[in-house]
Amino acid sequence: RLLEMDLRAALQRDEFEVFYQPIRDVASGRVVAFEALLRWNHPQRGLIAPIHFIPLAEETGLIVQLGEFVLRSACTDAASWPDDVDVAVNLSPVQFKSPNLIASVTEALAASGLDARRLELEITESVLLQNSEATLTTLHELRAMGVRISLDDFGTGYSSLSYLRSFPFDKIKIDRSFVSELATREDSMAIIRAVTGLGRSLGIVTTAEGVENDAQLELLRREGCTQAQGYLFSKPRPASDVAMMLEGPR
Ligand code: G
Ligand code: G
Ligand code: MN
Ligand code: NA
Repeated sequence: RLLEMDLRAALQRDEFEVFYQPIRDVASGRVVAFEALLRWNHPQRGLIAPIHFIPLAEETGLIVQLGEFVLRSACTDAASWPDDVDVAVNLSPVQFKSPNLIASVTEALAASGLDARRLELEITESVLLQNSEATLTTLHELRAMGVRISLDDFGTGYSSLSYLRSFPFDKIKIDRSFVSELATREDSMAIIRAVTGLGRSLGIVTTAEGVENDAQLELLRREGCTQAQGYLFSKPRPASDVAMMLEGPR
């Protein structure tokens, strides 16, 4: 069982590492971005996935420090990539509400020299649940810096279409549950079609998550989905594998 002190010790011992998963443009096959995904290199337990420690980090507030580590690592790593390759960073709702957020992003960009337009921040619908003035102000401040904002896990949670009206998102990430059932469920196909159509009409990029096979990719291409991400291309891998993951469009 993980405890707050384990997380604190791990931060101090530098046991966290950012992995990257490529995101490809569906039409050209080119890698256009990588999503930063946090891992914990535990000395005894090995690699621990975020579902096992993010909730505790959120409860204890340590997510703010952890999130700053991810932002700094992601911006520093991305600064060494080709400049037409972006980086996407997940923001916890707790981190989003922290008064440090704008300063953390500003600092990560300044320290790395990364162009703000190459940074995408992924937020989930839960951030928008209260739809408070403060949330919208933060989103607009980030946007004014040049940072782009993605709506992650779209279609899960409360998924109100009014979220798309409350803020001009740059990207919608279609949750992988819809992609996994694409070939077997008519309704998943219909939902993907509706969301890609919505993206087209609103001028918002759509990214399908969890793409695992060529049949799914082909269906997404046919629906005009902009980008795809998933094990078909690569699992999340260490920063040292990015050059390899950038190789040739498939
Ligand atoms: O890496 P994996 O595919 O196991 O990620 C599982 C979940 O953990 C996803 O919902 C993802 O958004 C979340 N996650 C991964 N890395 C981070 C991170 O750096 N910050 C936050 N807040 N969530 C993350
Ligand atoms: O919630 P979020 O979209 O931020 O997190 C992405 C999560 O999805 C990570 O846990 C990542 O490891 C996982 N993932 C990425 N690609 C695939 C895939 O093709 N199949 C499955 N099952 N999971 C994936
Ligand atoms: Mn994400
Ligand atoms: Na997601």
